[in-house]
Amino acid sequence: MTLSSSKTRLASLRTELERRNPAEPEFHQASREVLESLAPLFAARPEYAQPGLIERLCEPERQIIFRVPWQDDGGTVHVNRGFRVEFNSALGPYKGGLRFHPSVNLGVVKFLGFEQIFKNALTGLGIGGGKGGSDFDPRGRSDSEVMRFCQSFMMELHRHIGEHTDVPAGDIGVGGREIGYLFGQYRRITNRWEAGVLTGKAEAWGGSAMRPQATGYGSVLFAGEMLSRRGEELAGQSAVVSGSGNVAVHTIEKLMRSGAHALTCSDSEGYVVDEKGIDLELLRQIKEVERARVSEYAERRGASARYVPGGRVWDVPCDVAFPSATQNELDRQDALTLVRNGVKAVSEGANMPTTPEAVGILQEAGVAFGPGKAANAGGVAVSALEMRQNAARDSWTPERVEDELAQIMRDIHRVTYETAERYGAPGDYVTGANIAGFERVADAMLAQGLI
Ligand code: NDP
Ligand code: 2IT
Repeated sequence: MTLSSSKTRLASLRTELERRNPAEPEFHQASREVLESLAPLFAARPEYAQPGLIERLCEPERQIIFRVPWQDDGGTVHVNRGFRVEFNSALGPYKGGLRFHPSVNLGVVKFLGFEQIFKNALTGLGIGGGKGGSDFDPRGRSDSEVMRFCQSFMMELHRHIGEHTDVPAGDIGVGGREIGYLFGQYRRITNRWEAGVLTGKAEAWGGSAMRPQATGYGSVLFAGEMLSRRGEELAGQSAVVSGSGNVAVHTIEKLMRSGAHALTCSDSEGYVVDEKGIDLELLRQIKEVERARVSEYAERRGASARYVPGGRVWDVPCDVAFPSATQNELDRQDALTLVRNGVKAVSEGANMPTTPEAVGILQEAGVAFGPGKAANAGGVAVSALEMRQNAARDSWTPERVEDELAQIMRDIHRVTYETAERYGAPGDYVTGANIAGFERVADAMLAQGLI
């Protein structure tokens, strides 16, 4: 197959996928990027282009949608929608987080599940791809309301998950508190101590050391690898981070430990820039203890910090950028600003935070760009290490987990870099990650027959 006939085949697949999955723009965006990357692979290795393989990969194995009724503290009844998309289990049990956010719908869960297939394959750890969540908005809800919601959500989800079947974890709006309530309800319904059914548990009852840190730390490690390929290091660099949740906070922490200066954080209402570097203790107090907004940080921090309501964090000049909040938060205009300000590397802590136009601009300008499915794979990788510890009824030291995480991130960087070179796209981590992830899943699917 020539390169141009590969491109034609993949373009018609894309058209068909968009026709069959209407009104799912995020899923179209995520699948389009992967399909576009595969043309050089199909041209060089016709076995991967055989009819049916890519079509199967783009169709989830199973999609579950369910009703989640719950009562708020005042007794009012609410009805939310729950999702679990079990996308691909060729490499292992479905694995991927749960997102609780009002923007969640089937297309969002499918985009996340699709990305997860390739990300999980890149970790090399034997996990399939899935994702789930709900349009429930945890903002402003009491602990008891969140607990009742989680219990109702698990009342249905429990029949679809299991340590050998499907292993959810956290994502936006789902952290340690929610995993605790979900696990408690699963245990009560099933009458089993099945530690490996969920990851992101607290260390005291089956969680892994370093799981909360893993995504942010991994994203910084990936940026460090990209910079070192260019003869540079993180120490001394200025960094801009978006978001102020799990991934952002641990990105800032790891940047500080690496000798870099993290200047910003944000939420959906605005951003903070702190000339002295973010005060992590204050940020944690506000976000993790008080569950308040980042505007509060600027109020308490004093003269070094400024709050910009509704602003874009990408306006702050920096050497490295870490989009760590949500999808499509860094657009064309933001990419032009970053390039104009001399950014050297962008590492995606979030899933698909950079729009396709912005990715093009950054790559065109020679910026090292680490796509989420490679750069943020540290979180799910440590989830897989948590499953391994649970299966062995063991628990590892933080040092051991951190060493393994660092090795996994180095391996992901190397395989994406080398794969991009092999397929004629040197330095293009998007192509490298998509092809390398695809090859691993496709090999397993081909070996396992038409299922
Ligand atoms: P959290 O819920 O802990 O934090 C989310 C952060 O993103 C908050 O600061 C939130 O601000 C902001 N945010 C969420 N939605 C929007 C929006 N629509 N517009 C602007 N800001 C928004 O989630 P995580 O830190 O866990 O997740 C962040 C990203 O990282 C997501 O893309 C997630 O998929 C990805 N990811 C997470 C992993 C993990 O292990 N947790 C692993 C790999 C990727 P606000 O409070 O105002 O909503
Ligand atoms: O997007 C992601 O990789 C996650 N939210 C983490 C998934 C997991 O199973 O740890």
